[in-house]
Amino acid sequence: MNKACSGQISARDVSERKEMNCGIHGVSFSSSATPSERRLSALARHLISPTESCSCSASGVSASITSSDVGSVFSHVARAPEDPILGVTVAYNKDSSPVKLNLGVGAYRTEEGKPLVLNVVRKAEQQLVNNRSRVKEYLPIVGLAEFNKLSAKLIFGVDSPCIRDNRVTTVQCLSGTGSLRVGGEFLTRHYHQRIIYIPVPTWGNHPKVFTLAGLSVKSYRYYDPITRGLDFKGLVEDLDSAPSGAIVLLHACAHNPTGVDPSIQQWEQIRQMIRSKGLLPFFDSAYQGFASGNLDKDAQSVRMFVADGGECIVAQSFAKNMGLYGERVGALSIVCKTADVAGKVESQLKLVIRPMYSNPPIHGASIVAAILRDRTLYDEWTIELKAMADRIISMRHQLFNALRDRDTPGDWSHIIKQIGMFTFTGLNVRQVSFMTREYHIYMTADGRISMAGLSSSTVSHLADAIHAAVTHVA
Ligand code: KET
Repeated sequence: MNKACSGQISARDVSERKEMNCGIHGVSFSSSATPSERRLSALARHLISPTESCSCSASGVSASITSSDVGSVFSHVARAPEDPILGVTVAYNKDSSPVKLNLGVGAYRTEEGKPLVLNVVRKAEQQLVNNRSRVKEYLPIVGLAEFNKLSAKLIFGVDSPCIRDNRVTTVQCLSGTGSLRVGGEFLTRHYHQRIIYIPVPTWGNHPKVFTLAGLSVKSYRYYDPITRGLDFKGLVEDLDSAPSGAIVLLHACAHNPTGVDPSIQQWEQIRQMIRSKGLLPFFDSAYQGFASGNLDKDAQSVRMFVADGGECIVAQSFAKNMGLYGERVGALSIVCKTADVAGKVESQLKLVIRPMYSNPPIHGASIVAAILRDRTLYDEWTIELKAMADRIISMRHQLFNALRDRDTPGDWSHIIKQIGMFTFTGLNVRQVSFMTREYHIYMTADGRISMAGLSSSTVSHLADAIHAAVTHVA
C-alpha cells in the first residue's frame, strides 16, 4: 500500500518530501506575491501534493465517483489520508485485539494505561465551578490577561528582564498549534524575511502550519541517525548559510520526535550564531517540565535568548505539562526591544486573531491561571509533573532492560539517553508495520514511540515486538 495513503510517513520520507511540501525547491514564493496569494498557492500545493492525494483504491483513498456521489457538487473531492500522528489513534481504535497498544500520539497515560486528569486540575476546576460570580462572556481577542501574564512568567522566569521592561506581548492562543499558526501569520504580514528553517526531523505539523501561514519552509540538519544524537556540525553549517533575518524554529526542550536536545554549551553556540547572523529565533515550547521534570531547567534555552536583550518568539502549550490536551490552551509571546514596539505588535496580533477565531476559549485558560496564581496549587502541580516525567524515565529503563534481557541485536542505549515523551527508536517503516500487523502495537511510521503510553505491564509485549521486528524484518 502506498505509505502516504496509509498516513504513514517516515522521517526519511519527510526529509525527501520537504522539497515537495515545504517550499524548499521550486515552490518558494516570489517575493512580489501578496500574503494571501502565497497562502492560497501554498494551500493548493498542499492539497494536490502527489504523495498526499493519491488515488489507490486498496487503501480506500479514491477520487472515483460512486453511484451515490452522482449529483453532488463535491463528488470530485478526493479522500485525504489520515494525519501521520493522529491517524495512528484512528487505526488503533479500529483494532479489536485485547493486546493492542497505542504508542502513537504524545499523550500521557497512567500505569493502568488510562488518560490522566491531574489532581491539581480537578481542584482548580472545582474552584471555578464554586465561584458563582464567574460568567461565560467573551474573552478579549488576546485572551485572559492574567493567564497571559502568568504564562510569560512561567516560560521567561518571574524576574525576566523582558517582563520587567514590559517589552513582551503575550496572547492566549489555541494550544501550541494555534500559537505557532498565529505567530506564523504575524510574521508573514509584518516581518521582512519569509523563510523559516525547521529541523530535520521535526514535529510533522510544523511544515504544514508554517506553509499555510504563508511562510516558506526550509530545513536545517538536526539529527544524526548513525550516532542517534545531535548533528551539531550539520546544524551549524545549515544555519550559517541561512539568509540574514531568516526565522529559525527551535524546540525549547524535549525535541519531538528525536528526544535529543543540544547541551547548554551547544545552545550558547547556537545563540551566538543566531544573533551574529541576525536570524530570528521562534521557540516551540510544548514540553516544559517534561524533559527534566523541572520547569525552570526546561526553559533555559529560551531564557538565554531573552537575557541577551534580543528579540524572539515563543509558542507555549499547556497540553502536555498540565494534561489539558483537549482544552486547547496555549500562549504566543513576542519579545521585542521596547515596550512601545511590543504594544504595536500586540495590536497587530489582534488583527490576525479576530478574523481567525475571534477570541479564545475561557475554561482552559482559567484553569491554568488558577494553578499558576496560587502557591499551593503551583507546588502541587510541579510534584505531579515531576511524577509524570519520572514515570516516563522509569519506562525508558524498563524497556532498555527488557531488550538487554532478550539480547535484542543492536545498541539500544539511546532509549535511556533520549529525553521527553518520545523515543526515536531507529526502527524503519517496514519494522513498524510488522509490529502493528503482528503485535497490534501502534506508533508513527518514523519509528517514534510515545514512552508515556507504555506501562510496566506492557513493556514486555513491546520488547517482544521490537525483538521480533529487528530479528525478522530488514
Ligand atoms: N509542538 C510540538 C513539538 C508538539 O509535539 C506538539 C504536539 C505541538 C506543538 C502541539 O500541541 P498542542 O496540542 O497544539 O498544544 N504533539 C503531539 C500531538 C499532536 O501531534 O498533535 C504529538 O507529536 O504526538
